Amino acid sequence: MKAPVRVAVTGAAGQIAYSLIFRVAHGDMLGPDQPVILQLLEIPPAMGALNGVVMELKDCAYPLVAGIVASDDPNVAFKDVDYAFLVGARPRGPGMERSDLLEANAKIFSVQGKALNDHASKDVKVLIVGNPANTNALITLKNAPNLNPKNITSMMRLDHNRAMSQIAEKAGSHTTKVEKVVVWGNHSATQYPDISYATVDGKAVKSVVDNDWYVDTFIPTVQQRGAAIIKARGASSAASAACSAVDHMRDWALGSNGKWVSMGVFAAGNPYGIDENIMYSFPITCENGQWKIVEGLEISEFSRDMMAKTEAELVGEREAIASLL
Ligand code: NAX
Repeated sequence: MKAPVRVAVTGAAGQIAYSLIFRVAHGDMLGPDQPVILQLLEIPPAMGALNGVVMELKDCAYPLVAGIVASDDPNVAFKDVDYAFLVGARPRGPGMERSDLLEANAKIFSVQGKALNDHASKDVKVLIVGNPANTNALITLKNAPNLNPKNITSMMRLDHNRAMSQIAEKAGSHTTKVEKVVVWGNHSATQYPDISYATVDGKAVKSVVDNDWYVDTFIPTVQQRGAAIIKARGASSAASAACSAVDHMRDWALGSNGKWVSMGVFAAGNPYGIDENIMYSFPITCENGQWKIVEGLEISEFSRDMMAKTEAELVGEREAIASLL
C-alpha cells in the first residue's frame, strides 16, 4: 500500500459530494492501492448534515480510507491537501442578478484560494465544480499566487462526457469508440461542443452524422443538458457530475493515455488566440500529472465564431468581478 494522500471536498454535505466522496473513498479516482484521507468542508449550518455523511462513510468500512476530517474552516480542510474538489458554491437565490451571484461566489472562492495558497501542498491539484465554475476558478487562481496556475482547473468533463454519449447514441456505437471530442469555453449554455476532429468507430463523426443534426440538435442538446436534467429529475445533475469530477482528476493524475479530454484551464499562452486572462476549456491530453493543450488544430469559421461567443461571456464574467480580482 502507498502512503495516504489528502483529498479535500467542499460542499461536502451537498448532493454532488454525496456521490463524489464515496467514489473517491472506494478508490475510483486513484486506484485500489492508494489510501486517502478525506478532508471535508461545509458551512456552519450544514455541519450537522456533514456529520451524517461522516457516519455513513465510517459505516462503509472502506479499506482505503485512512482518516476523515470534517470542518467549517477552509484553513483546516485544505491543510496539506494533494487534491481539492471545490464543489460548494452559492446557488442563485430569488431576485438575485447574475452579477450578485458572481460576486457572492467571488467572495467564497477568494477565501478558499487564499486558504489553498497558505495550507495546501504546493503541488495540489484543484478542480472547481461549483458554478460559475470557470470564473470561480479564476478567482481561486488569483488568490493563490504561490501555486502554479496550471494546478487550478475547472470542470468541463461533464459537458465532454455528455457530448460523447450523444455521438455514441446517434451513431449506434459506444462511448468507448468515440474519440477527439472537444468542448470549448465556458461551462454554460454558450459552451461549444465541437465534432470537427471527432471520430466514432474510427470514422470521422462529420461523415456519420449530418450537419443539420450537428447544428440544430447536438449542440443545443449538450448545451442545455443540465436544464433538461433539472426538468426531468427535479434536481440538478449530481451522480453524473461526481462521475465527471472523478474522471477529470483521475486522468489528470494518472494520465489520459493519449485520449483527448476537455478541461477548463488558465488560458495564458494558449495557441488559439483566446483571451489569456480567463479560464477556458480546451482539448487537453494529460501525462505524468501534467495537462497540455492539443495544439495545431485547424479552426473553421463556424468554430471561430462559436469559440468567440463563449470567450466573450467569460470576459464579461471576469469584468463583473474585476474589483475582487
Ligand atoms: P448542493 O446545493 O446540493 O450542495 C452544495 C453544498 O455546498 C451545500 O451543502 C452548501 O452548504 C455547501 N456550501 C455552500 N457554500 C460553501 C462554502 N463557502 N464552503 C463550503 N461549502 C459550501 O449543490 P450540488 O448539487 O452539490 O452542486 C454543487 C455545485 O456544483 C453547484 O454550484 C452547481 O451549480 C455546480 N455544478 C457544476 C457542474 C459542472 O459541470 N461544473 C455540473 C453540476 C453542478 O450543476
